[in-house]
Amino acid sequence: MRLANFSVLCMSCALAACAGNGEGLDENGRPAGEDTGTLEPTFQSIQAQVFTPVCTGCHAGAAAPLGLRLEEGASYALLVNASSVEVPALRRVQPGNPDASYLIQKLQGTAAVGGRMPLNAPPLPQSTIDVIRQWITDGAPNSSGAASQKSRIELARLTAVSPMTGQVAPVSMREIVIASNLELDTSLLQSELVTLRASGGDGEFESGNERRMPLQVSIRSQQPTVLAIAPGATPLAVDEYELRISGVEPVALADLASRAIDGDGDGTPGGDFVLRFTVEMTR
Ligand code: HEC
Ligand SMILES: [Ca+2]
Repeated sequence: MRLANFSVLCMSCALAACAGNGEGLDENGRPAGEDTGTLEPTFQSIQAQVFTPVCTGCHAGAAAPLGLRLEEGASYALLVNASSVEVPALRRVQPGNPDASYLIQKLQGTAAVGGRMPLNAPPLPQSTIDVIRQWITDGAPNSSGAASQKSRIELARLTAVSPMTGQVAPVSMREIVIASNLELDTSLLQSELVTLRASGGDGEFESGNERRMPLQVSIRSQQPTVLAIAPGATPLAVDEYELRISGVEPVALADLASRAIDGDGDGTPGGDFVLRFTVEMTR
């Protein structure tokens, strides 16, 4: 009895020492020594143990390569059902189909364009890639959402994932990505609900010379809702732009409980969501 206990204790001693001394990535592809638990095929787990520690050194903020931000709060909206920039025919994550998902091709080193990810670093272990594949096979759900529970207490708020507020976007910008914290009633989406205007060159949006741009809104994912808004005319002219999503009747975007979005973030339902950004020629 005593002997058996002793040997078990000793085993865990040895394992702990090993993890603490390791360099680089451990067997789950995360920095060794950061004890954050076992990698599971859920979005939350993959975010915490792969994207945040391994990828955000490059894939974060306005300078993220190919606009792919992998920080918490941005990554899901820019991965699931989003087209790859390098191979536009493929989605970065195609729910249910890991082989067709460009993310997996980039991690396995089989992508047609560019390098294997993480760039200039050891590849992720196959066991880690397999867990990410499993999450995609399972339909790539957003486990951090828990949208139905939240909606009883929280109001719907919107976040500009790409471009971010005040960001400078290139004339080649393909889409504006807006994420909600809840599932929204997307049956309400119609042409007066989402508007995109160019300032007319003066950076002012009430001077009468604004131009309204054609656009196409698609629902990229639900639970919580992510909207991808493609300008109808590309490349965009160099100018200041304003995207507006109405939270005010008669055409207000609302959650599944028919409460208008808290577009202006003042803590009460209602108010327009407004995103301003600059489009410039960039090299
Ligand atoms: C050292 C910087 C760096 C790191 C770290 C890095 N990437 Fe990248 N990533 C890039 C660059 C640069 C490109 C574009 C050039 C290329 O593909 O080689 C890119 C391209 C991509 C693309 C293609 C996007 C598209 O739309 O076509 C994906 C997917 C991607 N990275 C995922 C990841 C993931 C997941 C990680 C973490 C496991 C990661 N990257 C880590 C720099 C990095
Ligand atoms: Ca103007």
